[in-house]
Amino acid sequence: MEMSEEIYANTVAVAADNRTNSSDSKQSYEDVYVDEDNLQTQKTGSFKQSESSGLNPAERKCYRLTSVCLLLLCFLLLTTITVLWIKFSILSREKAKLETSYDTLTIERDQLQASYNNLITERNHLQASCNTLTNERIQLLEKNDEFQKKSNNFVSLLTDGWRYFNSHIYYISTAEKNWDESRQNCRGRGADLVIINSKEEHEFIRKQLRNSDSWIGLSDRDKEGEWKWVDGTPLTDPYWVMGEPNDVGNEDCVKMFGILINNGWNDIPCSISNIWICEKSY
Ligand code: MFU
Ligand code: CA
Ligand code: CA
Repeated sequence: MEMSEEIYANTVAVAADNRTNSSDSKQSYEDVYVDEDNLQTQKTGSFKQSESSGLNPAERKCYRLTSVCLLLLCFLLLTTITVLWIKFSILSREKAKLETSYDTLTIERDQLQASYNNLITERNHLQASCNTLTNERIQLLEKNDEFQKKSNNFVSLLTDGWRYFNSHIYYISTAEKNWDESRQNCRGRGADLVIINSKEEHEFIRKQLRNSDSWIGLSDRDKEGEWKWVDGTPLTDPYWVMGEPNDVGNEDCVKMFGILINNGWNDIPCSISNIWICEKSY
């Protein structure tokens, strides 16, 4: 007995047992019957198909396996492509962002470079200014030292009895000597007896003398009546007391009266003792 015939016999037997139960059972019978037909048809079809493609079961199995593998591969490929596409999109966006950042940074770098160059230029200018100022400071310090020395020198000159007027300093003695000794004393001080060149100088000297009479650097010793200053220059601007010079008994040297007498010069003998006035440039 064939297997299909056996199934059929069993099915008919079971159907006969349950025939009275319901109409559904009848339907089941018909279904099974139809199924048996189909099965027969399928079997016959498959057989025919196998026969027509010439594949044995092992080859069919291999074919199925290959199909599954191919499907899996396709799926994997699609998944990979999708993942790669997403990654590519993300990376593209990041690349665009980085490019924007790069451009911004490039601009900033250029600006910073420009600022740096400006700062370098400014620094160089400041360095030059600083050097100039340092040199000026050194010169000022030197000038200050010089001034300080002059100032100290001036103070000590004032302390020693010298008086300043119009770029000259004057020493009024307290001792009394004749004209030659007085002149000698002045030369010892790096000066000479005073030479009066202007009304202002004359007035200044007169005020310094107060009430005393003093030798000045004027005489006519070399030739009577030819008045010359100690530097050899002739008298051009005289301030004689009225009636002087009168040369009474050989009067060749000149003294100046103090502040109480106007236009106060008088010729007297050079041997008389008086205070004296020295003058030198300052
Ligand atoms: C004489 C001169 C003086 C002065 C006086 C007015 O003395 O020696 O030098 O000129 O006259 C009396
Ligand atoms: Ca004289
Ligand atoms: Ca006189």
